[in-house]
Amino acid sequence: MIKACIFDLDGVIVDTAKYHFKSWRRMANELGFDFTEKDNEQLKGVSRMDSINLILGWGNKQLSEADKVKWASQKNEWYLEAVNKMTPDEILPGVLVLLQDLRKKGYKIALGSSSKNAELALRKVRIISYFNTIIDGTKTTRSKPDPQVFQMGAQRLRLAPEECIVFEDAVSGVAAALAGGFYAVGMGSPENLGAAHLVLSSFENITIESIIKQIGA
Ligand code: B16
Ligand code: MG
Repeated sequence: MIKACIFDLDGVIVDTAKYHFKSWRRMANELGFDFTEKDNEQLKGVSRMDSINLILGWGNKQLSEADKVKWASQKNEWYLEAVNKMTPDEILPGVLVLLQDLRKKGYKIALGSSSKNAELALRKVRIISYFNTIIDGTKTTRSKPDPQVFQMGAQRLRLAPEECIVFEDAVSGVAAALAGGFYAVGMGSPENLGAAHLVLSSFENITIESIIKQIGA
């Protein structure tokens, strides 16, 4: 029986991917190369330091570990400038109605994000109070596709993986949910997220009852 929903942040609750992309691209440009929005898909759900390693690889750029840390924190400063300006109208369509409905019906709600800035973003869009527990990049040691972030969420809620639905927009995130034995709902297109139990294009006009029915839980 489903008792909880675990939400990824970026690409599921808010579209912070565009701010990550802009900030990483600014870094790449300052280092003398560029990358595309299509390349950026590979960064979704991937931790900050894993992301910089991928990006530097695309630009054939080698940096010392100390310089990588310096550029990653510079990128984070640019990213934070954008996050600090976020407002509740940036919550993705249908999310607020679903959170309110889950609350009303007694389902537990958790966040399972790779981001170290997840709490700030939730506070900026004013929905932090809906979450029973928040697991983010400040608490995990292993990046998606490792299931750790979702396992920690389920543990905090004292639930088994098969009692939780994970909502994810990243290929690595869907893989993490499945590896942990969770139900996975991909948010986006079936082209990349086809491995999930169900793929939705958005939360608009969708109920928890219909999700549960469609995943066969
Ligand atoms: P930060 P999610 C992920 O968030 C993003 O998708 C990914 O692009 C980012 O690199 C990662 O968080 C780390 O973010 O630099 O803020 O710690 O999708 O897992 O909510
Ligand atoms: Mg995401």
